[in-house]
Amino acid sequence: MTTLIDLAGHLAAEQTADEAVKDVVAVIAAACVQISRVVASGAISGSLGAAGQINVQDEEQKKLDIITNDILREALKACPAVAGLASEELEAIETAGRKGGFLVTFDPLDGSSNIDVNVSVGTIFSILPAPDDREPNEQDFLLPGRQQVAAGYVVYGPQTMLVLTLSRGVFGFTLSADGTWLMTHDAVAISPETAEFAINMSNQRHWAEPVRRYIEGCLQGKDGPRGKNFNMRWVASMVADVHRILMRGGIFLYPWDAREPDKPGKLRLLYEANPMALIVERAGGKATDGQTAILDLQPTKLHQRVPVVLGSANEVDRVSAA
Ligand code: P6P
Repeated sequence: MTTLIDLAGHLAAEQTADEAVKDVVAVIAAACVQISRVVASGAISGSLGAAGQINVQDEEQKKLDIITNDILREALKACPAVAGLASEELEAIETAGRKGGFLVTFDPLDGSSNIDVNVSVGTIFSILPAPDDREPNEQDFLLPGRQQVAAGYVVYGPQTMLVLTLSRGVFGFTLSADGTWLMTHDAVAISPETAEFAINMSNQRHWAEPVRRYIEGCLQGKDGPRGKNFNMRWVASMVADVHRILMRGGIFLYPWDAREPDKPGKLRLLYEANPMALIVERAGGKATDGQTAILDLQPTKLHQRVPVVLGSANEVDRVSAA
């Protein structure tokens, strides 16, 4: 087996990324090693179950949501290159008393409803430029996703893997027993075609007509308009579903639905859709809100939600045309 490059080696070799961005990535990666250990300890450390409080998303917080959020918060605030942060678990931004450097948005434990049943969960992060002449305010976080300088996620599954994009390409690192991230995937690419879709089918009666038409076409299989049979997967953990799509193709949909007609969808733009969209596009896939590229959307609120369709490029186009 060839000697695997570690994350530090990959970052050192990255010629086009700002050295300070690499520092932020290294801090996040180290924090996620700590998170992987507390997630893996589960019931042993008494970290499973509800925390008994509701977060800004009006969702019941798990103990691990809070534990993992604190791990990332402390690590980022101690990093000289970080001027501010925003988290799914925090109502407001937090600043570090610095100017310049970078802003980090993150979902510390995506899919945490799976944690108590031992199904893969993940951490998602996005790194944006901070204003160089003053401390950041909330408005400074509201940048279109195309302005991200880096994005990544860590999936805590059978392997713990970090998937990362800085200035080009998508790279995968597997966490080794000694806590080192070793590059195991050096050219992650999403096939343009697929026969596998991911959507929560229990919401079918609530979808808008184009999504219903598109999924119906897939369900009709080889005798229907698509002329081929489709498989379905739904982990209910975006990181796990997106990772599968990066590894073997597929399309993921969390569309608008009539259950909350005033909300555009469930997933959050700044720290779920934007980082995943950058990774998917860099891997040759597409990510839209059903019509417009996610990365071109102008955010208006910190915890703004957005419909998400992402994955194999030709399939994403078929949803837009449905
Ligand atoms: P549902 C997890 O709570 C999450 O935010 C995403 O990770 C996941 O794709 C989605 O919600 C699952 O939603 O409605 O199927 O439970």
